[in-house]
Amino acid sequence: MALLEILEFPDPRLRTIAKPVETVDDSIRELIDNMFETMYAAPGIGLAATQVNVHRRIVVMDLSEDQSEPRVFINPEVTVLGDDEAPYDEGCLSVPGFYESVDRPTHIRVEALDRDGNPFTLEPDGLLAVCIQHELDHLNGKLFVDYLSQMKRQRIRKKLEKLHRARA
Ligand code: QAP
Ligand code: CO
Repeated sequence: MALLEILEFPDPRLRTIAKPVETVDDSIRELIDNMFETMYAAPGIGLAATQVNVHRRIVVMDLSEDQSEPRVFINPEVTVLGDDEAPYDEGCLSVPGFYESVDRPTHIRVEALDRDGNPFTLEPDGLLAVCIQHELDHLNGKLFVDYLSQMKRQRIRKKLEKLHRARA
């Protein structure tokens, strides 16, 4: 297994639209294992392949406290099931140190493939529904900061750019 480098906002590579996975083979499963290792090490609860600069439609997630509920979504499709929306304080491994409230639909259906390539359907609620929408956004080149005011987004960008300069 291997730890992968996580791209950080405002890296333009985070704006890449990921391509569908055509065949769920061992190379995809190896990438998934490395994504889990990277997410658990961070630690985080969700990671999209886009964030590790692999532009394929793959998401890993684990909302448990003890790494006991790993979830994989390959080629995920989300359908919004009603008009209800709710706010949640979101964070992101690609926007480290910042949490802001984002409104999203509360009732959704998710269709995806699992790590064996078998299709499944889920009607998640709560944090799982929030997290899936956040991760699907990554596969479409979108970040949670895109939902904030331009002023807030600019503040976050400047602070992260300063951090990146200090690191270099
Ligand atoms: C996405 O985010 C998410 O700022 C997953 O310094 C988060 O795993 C969806 C993390 C909340 C919905 C709600 C963030 C780690 C992890 C940070 C994460 C940080 C270190 C974020
Ligand atoms: Co994120």
